[in-house]
Amino acid sequence: MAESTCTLEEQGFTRVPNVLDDATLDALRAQVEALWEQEGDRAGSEFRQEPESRRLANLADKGELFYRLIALPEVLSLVRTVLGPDCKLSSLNARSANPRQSRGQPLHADMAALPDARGAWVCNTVWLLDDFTTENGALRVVPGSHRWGRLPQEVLPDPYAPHPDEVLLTGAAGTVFVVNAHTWHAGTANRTDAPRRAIHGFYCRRDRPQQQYQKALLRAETRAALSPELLALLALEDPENDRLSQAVTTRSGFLK
Ligand SMILES: O=C(O)CCC(=O)C(=O)O
Repeated sequence: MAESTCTLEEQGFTRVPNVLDDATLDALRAQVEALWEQEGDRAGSEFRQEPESRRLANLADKGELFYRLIALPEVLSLVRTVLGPDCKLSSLNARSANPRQSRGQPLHADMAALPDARGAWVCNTVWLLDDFTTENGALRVVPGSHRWGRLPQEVLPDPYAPHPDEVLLTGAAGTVFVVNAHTWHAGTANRTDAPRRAIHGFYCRRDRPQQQYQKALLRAETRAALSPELLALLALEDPENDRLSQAVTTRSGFLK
């Protein structure tokens, strides 16, 4: 088994370096900044907004550069080792931890999800648009916690506090972290003067609802441009996904 797959299974996360080249990084940074400018106070509102961070949601509808990311074989094959072959995009968002944040996020599992009888059903990919350093709000994760069958808010006196077993995921811009999203994790506080930006490509198993129902969010013109592979990954022609989505409101692991 490749080392990355082994780490993902045992620890709940793995690192894929050098996925994005400099030209793609520059283009993605320019596009997210343009969207923050355009969307202003509404930015992120298709999902959730977060104090002291800028967020964007529904990126699959906001440019080819974004939706191309979700089908990249190098990353998608790792997502499939967590979720099995039959997975779909749950949401595609961006998050920028503001300079000089007063605190980081609480430890959480995405969608407050626990594995079910079939195993893991949520997996996140964090695409670094800036270097993640020890100072600027890198992601902390608690290795192995995807196997504990408990949510941090149920068992920790203070999910904001450092966990004795946590590790900090630092890395260069262009790296992607693939995280079994049942693993306890959180963005730490950005203590620098520059924003720390990342894109979150969040996936789920096909028998579970999407966090953001892509069919209701994507414009006809976006849909018309998609390849069969992307139509399938976004579950745009999937009656079971339509049925599952009726019952759901967008859920974060911790944002109200
Ligand atoms: O951008 C990050 O550091 C990850 C944030 C995260 O885990 C979340 O917003 O749910």
